[in-house]
Amino acid sequence: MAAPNSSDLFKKALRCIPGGVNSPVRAFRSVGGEPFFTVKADGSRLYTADNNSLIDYVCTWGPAIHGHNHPVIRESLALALQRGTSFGTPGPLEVEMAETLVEMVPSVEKVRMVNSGTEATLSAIRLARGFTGRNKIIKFAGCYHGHVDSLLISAGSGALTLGQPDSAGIPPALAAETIVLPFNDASLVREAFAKYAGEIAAIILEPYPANVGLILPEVEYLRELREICTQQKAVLIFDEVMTGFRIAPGGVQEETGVTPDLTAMGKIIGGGLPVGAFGGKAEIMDYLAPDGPVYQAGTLSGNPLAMAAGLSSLNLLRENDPYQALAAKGAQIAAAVKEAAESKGLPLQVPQRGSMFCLYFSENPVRNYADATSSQTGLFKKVFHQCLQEGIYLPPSPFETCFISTEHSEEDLEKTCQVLSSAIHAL
Ligand code: KE4
Repeated sequence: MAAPNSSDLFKKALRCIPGGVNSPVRAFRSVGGEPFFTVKADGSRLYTADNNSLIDYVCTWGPAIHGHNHPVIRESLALALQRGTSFGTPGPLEVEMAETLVEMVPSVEKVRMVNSGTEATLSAIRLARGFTGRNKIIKFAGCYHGHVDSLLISAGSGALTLGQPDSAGIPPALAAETIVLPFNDASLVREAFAKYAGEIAAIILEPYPANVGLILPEVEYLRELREICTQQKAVLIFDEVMTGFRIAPGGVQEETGVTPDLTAMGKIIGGGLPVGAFGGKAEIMDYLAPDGPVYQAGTLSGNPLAMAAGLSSLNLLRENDPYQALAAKGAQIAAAVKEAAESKGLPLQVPQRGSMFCLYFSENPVRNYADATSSQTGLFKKVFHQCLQEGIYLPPSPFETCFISTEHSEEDLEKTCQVLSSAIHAL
């Protein structure tokens, strides 16, 4: 009997998995059509249940900076497997991972492993509240920090009003402890601290918001947030789950020199396995159980298989220093796409930082969530499907970011530039 194709698999999935997917963005609802199923991933490519091969710019949403199924990561995982899958006690690889993160990330003096980016940010939020004894949190519209009750919050009616749930199931009373502000406007942050003096535990942000497309901070913005948190004795949390180890070994905080008090990490540090971490100033981290009053725990935290895969992923970055080459690949695609849009007379912004980029069909540069959501998403959808037909897989949403890996070859890039350009010309 022939192996099931994507459509067969999706029909079966719909019967026993909500929406047929284990994470909503995979359902293609933002671009239309049915998702394909992947049966194998290798290098820069996904191999689908329909016998197609796709050059992958999702890179499993960030972790696959070394491409898929990298032999070094695979080997380290095979070795670790021979020693068992989970111990439930401290193990040597957890110490090696912690020491590596402390070495690589400027803000991290101590770190705790968890199993997802969501766990990392929810733990960081609780820790900031426990450390300061304050309840309110500031986040920014368009920033996504995982499905944390306190962070799945949209802006209230006015800029400085209290947040409203962005999902069913979140108590309004909890939502009201979150203030949602527009990104790239430090004056509103100062006003919030003036209005809620002494009540704000932390600011949390993606330093380069990449879950709304890709938005880059204005030059002094991150430095201003750092100053405000220092003055107000609030905790500055960088959610570098996506940008960590992707933009530079030490993430945005290394690239900009702005050091947060806590950092949430994930994706690349798991080498493709489920991992998250949060770390920062020892003075704050020591508030965590078993030493301190803030409880946080996890059955599989520091899992030896995930540590082995994550360590080989991080060691590859430190040995090979791929960042300049990755940035050159990003610039090559951005230049080709901008040229195609200009010759077509289409308004297109292509923010790109290192191996991250996105396409906003918009007249003006995108500075915040309102700008991003006013871009012409219909044009993105057409480009997405045209590219998919030609074997190029972009993220299935105009509000995600493309990722490039070390395994995207010159041929891959040339094909990608050609397909993207012709898709834009066809609009
Ligand atoms: P996870 O819980 O999905 O491991 O991480 C949550 C998270 C936290 N912080 C940032 C900056 C993130 O980008 C994420 C997760 N990113 C999405 C991609 N937009 C994961 C993909 C998905 O939800 O399926």
